[in-house]
Amino acid sequence: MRPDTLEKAKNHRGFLVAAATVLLSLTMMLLVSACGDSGSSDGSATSPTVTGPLGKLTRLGPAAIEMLDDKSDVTGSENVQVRSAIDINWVRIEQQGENLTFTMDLGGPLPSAMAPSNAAEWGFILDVDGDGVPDWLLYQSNDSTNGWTAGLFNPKTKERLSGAQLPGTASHEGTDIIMTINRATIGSPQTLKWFAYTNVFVKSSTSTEPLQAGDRLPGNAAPDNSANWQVFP
Ligand SMILES: [Ca+2]
Ligand SMILES: [Ca+2]
Repeated sequence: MRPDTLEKAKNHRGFLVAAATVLLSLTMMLLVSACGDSGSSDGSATSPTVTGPLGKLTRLGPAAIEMLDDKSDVTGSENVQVRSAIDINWVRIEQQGENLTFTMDLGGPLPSAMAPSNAAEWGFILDVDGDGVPDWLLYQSNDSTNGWTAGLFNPKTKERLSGAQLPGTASHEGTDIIMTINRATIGSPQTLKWFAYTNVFVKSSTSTEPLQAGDRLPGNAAPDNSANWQVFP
C-alpha cells in the first residue's frame, strides 16, 4: 500500500475503505498481470448437502454447477477475525431464466458485525469474454465502518454498482452468501469463467500493511494461474 494512498484514505474515507480498495486493487493486479495472456440456490439459510469431489466441477444440470473446497485451508495471517467464515466449503452457480445465482457456503457463521479495523469480502471474479482477464467482481463485504454491502465492480472501467445500485439481489444468512444478477448486466455471455475468493484484513498497529487472510476456489493457489479459471456452465 502506498503511504500517500493510505494517508488520503485515512483523511477522507477511513482506513477500512482504503484497505478494501487497495486489497481489491492488488487482487486485480495479480489477476490481470498473470492471466492477461492466457488464452440451485434455495435462498434459505439451510445448507444443502454437497457431495462432489474436492476441487472438481460437479454439473447439477445443463446450467448449474457446484464445486467443493478443502476445509480449514485459509491462508494468511492467523490473527484475523472470522477465520472460519472466510473458509470456503463449496460454491454453486446456477442459471434460471435470465438470472445467474452465485452461492458460497462457508465454514462458519457469517459475522453480523466486524470488530473495529476489520473488513472481510466474499466474492466471485468473472471473465465473460473468455480472454482470461477479469471483467467483473461480484461480492459482498462487511467492515466495521459500513457494515454489509454488496457490489458489482468492473476492474476495467472502474464502474462499481453497490448498495441500492446493485443490479440484482444479495443476501447472507447462516453460513451462506447468495447473490443473483441478470445475465444482461454482464453482457449476457453464453459461457463465463469464474474464480471464487474470500479476504479478511485487519489494520495493523505495527505496519502500514494490513494483516490479511483468505481462501480461493478452485485450489488454494493465488488467483494468478489461468488454469484455475473454471467455465460455467
Ligand atoms: Ca476452504
Ligand atoms: Ca475478460
